[in-house]
Amino acid sequence: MTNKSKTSAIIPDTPAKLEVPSTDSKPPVIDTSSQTGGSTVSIVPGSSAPSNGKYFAPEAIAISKGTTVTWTNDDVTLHTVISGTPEEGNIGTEFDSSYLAAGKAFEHAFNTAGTFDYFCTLHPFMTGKVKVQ
Ligand SMILES: [Cu+2]
Repeated sequence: MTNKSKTSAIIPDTPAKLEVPSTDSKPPVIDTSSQTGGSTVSIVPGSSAPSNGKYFAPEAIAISKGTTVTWTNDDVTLHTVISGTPEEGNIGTEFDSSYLAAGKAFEHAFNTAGTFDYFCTLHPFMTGKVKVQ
């Protein structure tokens, strides 16, 4: 005669420790308004026509020394970005993009303070200015 007594072990149900992230840590804020990494100028669509009224946007920019400016040709035709003015004899002394096809970009790092005029040799009415502080 066997009298089996069932003994069930009582195992306390211990819940796994939950790692609760501290609530005082804020999510990273991505500041897209900051231009410390560089600055961009758009060659606007239709800028090969004087009637467009708008060519380089923004036409004048102020940056700090060491900033790289990127010009992007958002138009459908060739343009150039060349330092100087057609009136002065200083054309291309600071930078010269050469022919910039549609969709292409040109970069130049400004390491000297001053005001740099520039224009497009194909459409001399297209003028812009970079002020380096
Ligand atoms: Cu042009």
